Amino acid sequence: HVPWFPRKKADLDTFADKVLEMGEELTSDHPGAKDTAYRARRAEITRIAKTHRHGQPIPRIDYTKEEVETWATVFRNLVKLFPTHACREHQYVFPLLVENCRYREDNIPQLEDISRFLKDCTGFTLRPVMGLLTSRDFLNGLAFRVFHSTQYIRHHSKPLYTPEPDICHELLGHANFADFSQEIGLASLGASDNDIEKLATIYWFTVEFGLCRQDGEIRAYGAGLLSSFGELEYALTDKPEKKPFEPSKTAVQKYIVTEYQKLYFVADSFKDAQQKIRDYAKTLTRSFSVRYNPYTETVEVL
Ligand code: H2B
Ligand code: FE
Repeated sequence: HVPWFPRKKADLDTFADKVLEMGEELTSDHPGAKDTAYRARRAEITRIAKTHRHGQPIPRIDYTKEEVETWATVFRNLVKLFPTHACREHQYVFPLLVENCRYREDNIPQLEDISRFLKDCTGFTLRPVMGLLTSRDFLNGLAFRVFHSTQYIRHHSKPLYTPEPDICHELLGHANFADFSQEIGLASLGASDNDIEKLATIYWFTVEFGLCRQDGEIRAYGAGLLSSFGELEYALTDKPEKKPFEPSKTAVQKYIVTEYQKLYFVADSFKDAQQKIRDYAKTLTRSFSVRYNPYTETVEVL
């Protein structure tokens, strides 16, 4: 039995209102749970994701003064750390986003602008999403070079903390959309639940929380780190444990999602992480193979 999977980009429309949690309802420990104005605003913004269809431009949001202030706090703190804590790949793309997508302390960039810019230089596009998708759906999107991105911002009472992805995490953390994310995505199409869990774990320890060596130092390339002022600083200290990135071992490592990580995996370089993920994806076997056709934006099943 092969689980259903999308064959063309428009098939991703079926994920529009399939969110795990945090879409419209917030759990009781969420910083914005008791703020009715915040919840109403979230509902307004997530409605865009719910009704968005493939091929349409992503509606722009007129962010409020309070929202821009939250973004400014996150932005200001992170850019201070990037020169000493971020890997060079991130340092290369960040100025391009500043230049082309209006990344500024006093402006929250628009998904549509970033999506167009990425499409031109990497073929990736963004798609608005209401909240957390299942690992399977989220990874399946990557097969089409589609990155699902939230559009709302975290609660203003805790600008340096968010229990879920928000626009600061997506835009400041996930700036380096590497080719290997598509390879993880292609490996996830029709994969067994067991393999999805392994791919999601690799994704977690690389795309979200990956560290790499660079000129004798350790630097961050994972988005969960590059979008969290506190954890970015902490990750590069001696406090957490660090192990070499070894996909077959990393894939079965348990992790926690609610606190700073106790363990990070360090690759020899960003490129090395990329190559190892590629090689690992090839070791997962399915009863069929897939190939992405970039001209038709479809997946061919062989
Ligand atoms: N959903 C959304 N909306 N954004 C993510 O970054 C995300 C997700 N990450 N679902 C996924 C899960 C990731 O943690 C892995 C693949 O499970
Ligand atoms: Fe993320």
